Amino acid sequence: MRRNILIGLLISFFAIGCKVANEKTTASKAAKKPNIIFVYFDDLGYGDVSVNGAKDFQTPNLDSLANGGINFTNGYASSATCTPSRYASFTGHYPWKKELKVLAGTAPLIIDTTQVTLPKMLQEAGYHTAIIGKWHLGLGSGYKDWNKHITPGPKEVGFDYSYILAATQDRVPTVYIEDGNVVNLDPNDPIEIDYINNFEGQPTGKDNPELTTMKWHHGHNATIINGVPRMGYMKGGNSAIWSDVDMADHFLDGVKGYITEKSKEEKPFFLAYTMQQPHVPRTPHPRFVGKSGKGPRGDVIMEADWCIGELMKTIREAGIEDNTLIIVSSDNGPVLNDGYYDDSEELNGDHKPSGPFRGGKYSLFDAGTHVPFFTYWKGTIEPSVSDALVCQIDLLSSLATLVGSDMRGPDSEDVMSAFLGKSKVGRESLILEATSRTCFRKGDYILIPPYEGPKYNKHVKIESGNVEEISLFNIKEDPSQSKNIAKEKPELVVEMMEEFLAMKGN
Ligand code: NG6
Ligand code: CA
Repeated sequence: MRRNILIGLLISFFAIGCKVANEKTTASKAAKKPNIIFVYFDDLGYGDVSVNGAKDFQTPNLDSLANGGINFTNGYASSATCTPSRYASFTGHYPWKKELKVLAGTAPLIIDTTQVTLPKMLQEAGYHTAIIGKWHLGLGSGYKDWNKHITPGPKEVGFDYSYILAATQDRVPTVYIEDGNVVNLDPNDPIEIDYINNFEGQPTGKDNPELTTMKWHHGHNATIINGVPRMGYMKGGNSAIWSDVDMADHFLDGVKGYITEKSKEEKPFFLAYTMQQPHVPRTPHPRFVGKSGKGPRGDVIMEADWCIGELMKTIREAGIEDNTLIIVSSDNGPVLNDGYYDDSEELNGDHKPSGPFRGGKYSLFDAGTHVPFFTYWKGTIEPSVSDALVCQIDLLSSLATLVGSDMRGPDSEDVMSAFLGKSKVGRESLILEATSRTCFRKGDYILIPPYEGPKYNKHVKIESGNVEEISLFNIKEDPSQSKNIAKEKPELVVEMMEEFLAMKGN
């Protein structure tokens, strides 16, 4: 009898103990803000992911994020080129207001160090912030000595930690920069960079094609690094030069290390994992060569997809999957030949990198900016497909809502409910930009004003989006923008044009 009472007491004691412990775990979970990882591809098209219809090759890891989270069918980059797009993603400002263009490798930082940025907003909300991968937003101010600490840069715009390539894989300097310092630099072999004049005696892709292992098609005919002719001239810094084929593994190692370390800390983290794929030069690691049957472009997409699988493994091993929001997108639309002969055009077959949309990188037609866009958060986001209109420019104001910050970006809208799948409504309208031209999307309609200039970019073989007369498309019914319905809907044209001009300040 006594024994039974004792056992009863012990059971209730343990039950109470467990309850308290459970409440504690729940409370600390609730108190901890979610980690946020923004996976930002370079030139990945809407149709380059198998879940969106990629032909002949598979992207299982991207697919599982899209299928296990939200696959946005109306997700946009802000611009059809990199620098303006990234500027918008990290600042919440429309890039056309500053007439931003693709930067040279020597360009100074284009983000004002006093302005609100996405990473600064998150820092203020208690986050540790990092960027690993491509930067392309300029570094330093005016002339830069690459052999000294380079500032201002990611740190001054809000990234506590940075491990970056300065511009693009096809531009010098071809070195990694960690927290403002070139990695592995030998002070006895200083780096010199010039985008106008070559250094005496330095071979170039133009004059020394025999030294290249990848042939240039347009543009990339200056200094040769690892057999690949690049944009810009570079001399010295030999011990710091990256290995192109190891770049994906190298950034991935950094990402794994960062997540493993930060997941142990009390502070939540924000990581921008800005992948270099599938931008040119496409240099898959030998273990991915030939895997896609589509040449190096398909191979590096498969390589990047494998990296996503590794990223997810790391997150799972760190035990943070149910407290980590992952956002995946691409800085602009796709291009097959962006300046090198690498067989991507020849081997492309029926694959449609742009998906159902018209145009591609640089184009004012939709595929310039209409890109893959997924959000994933295990246990919080219910898997679905959403046609809400969302844009990378909205990250700032949306994530601010998520983390309880009142900071906002001037052109950034709060679409957090759409990102979480609580609503199927995103923005009402959006101004899109392509090489300094703009068009206007409102609801399912896109209005393109007339622009002079070539209709076709013959180097990259992509339509520019320059139209002779004002054009209106219903992107839902006509995703390939084949039918200009401006004449059928004159009132809508006037209404949209007025709104567009007012938003543009005209
Ligand atoms: C262009 C380059 C292209 C690519 C692009 C930037 C030429 C002719 N073309 O100027 O190869 O580097 O800039 O791409 O040089 S982006 O994705 O960073 O915007
Ligand atoms: Ca890009």
